[in-house]
Amino acid sequence: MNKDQYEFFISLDSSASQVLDDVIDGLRTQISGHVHELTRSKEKNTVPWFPNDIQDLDRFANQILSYGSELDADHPGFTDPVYRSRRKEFADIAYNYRHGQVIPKVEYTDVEKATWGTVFTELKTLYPTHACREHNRVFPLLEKYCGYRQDNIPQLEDVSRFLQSCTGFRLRPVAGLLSSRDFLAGLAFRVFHSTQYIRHSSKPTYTPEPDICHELLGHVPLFADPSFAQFSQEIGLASLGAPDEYIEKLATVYWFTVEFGLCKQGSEIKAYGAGLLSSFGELQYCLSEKPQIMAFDPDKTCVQKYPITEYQPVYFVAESFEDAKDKVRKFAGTIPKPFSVRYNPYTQSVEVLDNT
Ligand code: HBI
Ligand code: FE
Repeated sequence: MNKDQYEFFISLDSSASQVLDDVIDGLRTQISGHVHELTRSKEKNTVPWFPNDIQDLDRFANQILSYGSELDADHPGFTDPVYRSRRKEFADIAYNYRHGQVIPKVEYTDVEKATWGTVFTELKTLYPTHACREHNRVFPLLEKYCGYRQDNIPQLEDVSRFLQSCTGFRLRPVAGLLSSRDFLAGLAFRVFHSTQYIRHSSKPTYTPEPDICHELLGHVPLFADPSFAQFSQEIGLASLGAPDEYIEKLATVYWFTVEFGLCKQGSEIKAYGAGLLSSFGELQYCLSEKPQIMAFDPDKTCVQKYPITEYQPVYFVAESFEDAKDKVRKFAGTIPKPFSVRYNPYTQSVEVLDNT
């Protein structure tokens, strides 16, 4: 922890939660730095709070786990002051963003565009043979309508509008890492929290965290596919109000599907996970003889251990997005909750049906 950062631990009776809000708001108005609420621990045996309405996602802006400009010592941009101040600009855009606003457009620098160009050009050579058909179907549309080009970094606002017209999914800029609970809750409303900054130029093929290359090349094409969009929303709906241990299980299911999933296509296996579609090295490795391949089954997939800094030793193959969605929906039924939820797309809110 940096010497000009402070962490406060506050313990008080849960009925005084409003008082805590006042204390935090007071700090925000009285000091010139950023005030982040890291966690607020819940009472035992109560259902954790969850957003009921798409606007409620605005609350997450204030509860990111680390601000996007606080880099670790081993981050490639750690000693680069220009990069760090740039990261602060992006974090501030996201921190101030509210639902319904236009996502601010960003003028990317020549250095940033060159990094994008390297990643874009390399990956594009692999997609025809390695990416699933859904990704290959959408990619030309992104080139046609959203400015996906080797010499241009697409704008989140343009991409978000495109996704809304395909599946109702939208992007929302995020200032840093969200908790699994908050991140998954966004999916319930067909909202994907997206970074807007790019990795450091010294290592174009490496990033220790999500960046705009990962979001736009890995995630976005799949969110334009109706079946995949529904599958993703199903994970999000399952997470709402789930106990902590189930959030961890759903985050693991997310990891082995949305991030590192493989799927059957005819007699072949292709990649649909964003972590694969945005990594030139792992996209080749995942379809080689080296890793272990297992059938996607949420009961088993949800407890599989995984490394986060190396290629995955194990991948799970889905029969199809429809089949994966049905399986996740069945799995969701086993999560202990005193209610069920249904998404109402007309009001963009969840209807909570009491089961007690
Ligand atoms: N937060 N901003 C952000 N971006 C992510 O991709 C992300 C996250 N929090 C958690 C997370 N991803 C996943 O690893 C799962 O825990 C859901
Ligand atoms: Fe991701």
